[in-house]
Amino acid sequence: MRVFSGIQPTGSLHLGNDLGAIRQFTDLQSRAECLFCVVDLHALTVPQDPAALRAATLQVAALYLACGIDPRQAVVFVQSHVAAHAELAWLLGCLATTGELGRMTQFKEKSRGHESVSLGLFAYPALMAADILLYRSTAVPVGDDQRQHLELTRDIAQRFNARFGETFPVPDAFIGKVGARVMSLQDPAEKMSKSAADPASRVELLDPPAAVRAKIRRAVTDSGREVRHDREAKPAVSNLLEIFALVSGEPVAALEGRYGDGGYGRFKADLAEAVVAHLEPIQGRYRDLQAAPDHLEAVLADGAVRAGALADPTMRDVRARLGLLPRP
Ligand code: ATP
Ligand code: LTN
Repeated sequence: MRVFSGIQPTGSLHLGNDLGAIRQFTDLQSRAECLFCVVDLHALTVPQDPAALRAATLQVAALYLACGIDPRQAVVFVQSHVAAHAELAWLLGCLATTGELGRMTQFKEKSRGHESVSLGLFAYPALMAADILLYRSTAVPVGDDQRQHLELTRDIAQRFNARFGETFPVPDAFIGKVGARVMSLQDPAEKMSKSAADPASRVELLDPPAAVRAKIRRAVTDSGREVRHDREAKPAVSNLLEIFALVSGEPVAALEGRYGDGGYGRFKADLAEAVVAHLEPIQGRYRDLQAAPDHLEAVLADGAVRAGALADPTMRDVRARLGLLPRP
């Protein structure tokens, strides 16, 4: 199994990124060949401030390590450091159609209300397909919101193979049973998101304990006072229960049993402490990494070399199959 995944440096990572994506990365790294990427080229599909992009790229890389990704096992690198991502995105973009790109939910959501958006935002899924196929990846751990992009990647791989001969494995999405869709603390119908305007809607991985407690205290709940998992009838409480289960390691049923119909107060207070305890070691390691920036730099330099070496043979093969002349 070859695993690839990426996170955009577009803001501070939150519990959704951690529980939906990074947790699976750390689970997979000891049993598969893994590449974990900071997808800075994807971030550029919407306007970015250069200094903020630089800082966010380093922050996501540091949080990968702080959350437990081990660079001796996994390849940790920055997308723009391996030029083949952009090159393959062009080639695959010539196989993707405007019809299928226009049907992507993420594109529709991010372009809503704008008269015109960047070509990059439209072509985003071709770049994502390139990320994955460049390494002939077979499994892609992502949150539920990326399912549609993965389907398109599979279609593009199949199309390439059918026209030009067997080149890419068709990758599978690897989506967790719980945690794949952590919802906003302010609106359980929306996913927790880096780009939502209200910071109270998400717990960021670097939030200090006081902020975590305040956000969870203010989190919306459902009517009634029963702590019960029922996504239909009690979406807000169900979301909090899932977060509690994931950060504490206790099953949802055990938590339901403990809090029952005792109201939300004690449940939320205990949840806040469980989240604080979950974040504390991550934040400690993050501070250590910040204190020694050379280490992170060295990890990313090594990651770029290792990723580049894996990408080269794919690109040679792809160019030849498409009919591009070999490079002199
Ligand atoms: P934005 O919220 O700004 O659209 P994002 O957080 O969805 O950005 P990324 O940061 O690139 O986008 O996502 C990184 C990974 O985290 C992806 O695998 C994505 O599916 C996952 N992820 C993001 N939000 C959630 C969430 N609320 N629940 C579970 N997984 C999530
Ligand atoms: N589109 C993804 C980020 C992403 C990605 C990838 C995920 C870019 N390239 C390759 C998995 C594999 C998102 O979460 N917004």
